Amino acid sequence: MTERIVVVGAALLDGGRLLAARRSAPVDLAGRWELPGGKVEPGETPDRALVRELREELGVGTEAVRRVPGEWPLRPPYVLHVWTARLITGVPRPLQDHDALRWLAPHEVWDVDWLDQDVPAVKEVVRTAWGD
Ligand code: 9L3
Ligand code: MG
Repeated sequence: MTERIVVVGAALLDGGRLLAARRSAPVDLAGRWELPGGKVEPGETPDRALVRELREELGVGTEAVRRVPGEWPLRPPYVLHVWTARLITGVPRPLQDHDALRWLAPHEVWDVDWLDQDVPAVKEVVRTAWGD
């Protein structure tokens, strides 16, 4: 059996809002919203992967804060982990795999069409991390 590979998603929180990113690729995911992030590379820690992905995808400097409890299945061998993150420098812009961004207030969190796999992760963010 193949090892599982962790994909890290960021619950980037700023001013009480959560950043959601709309995927532009691949086609089967395009138009759906996600917690931005990507695959942890060999030898990389998840929190460093998160900071790297947010710099590449959104052009911002961030700091990983803490892991949101849970692990959610993606297409094997991938599994999704989520970390909260803080914005340090810059304004997020969709540079790579996204074509829109939204800062969601708590009452707007279910206004976007999240990827199926991200729904339980976002629920956990709402339950455990928002408002910290
Ligand atoms: N994925 C799902 N939810 C997320 C993220 C960041 C990623 N919040 C899925 C989409 C892809 C795979 O994980 O199938 C790898 O992600 P990426 O490297 O294409 O961002
Ligand atoms: Mg990505």
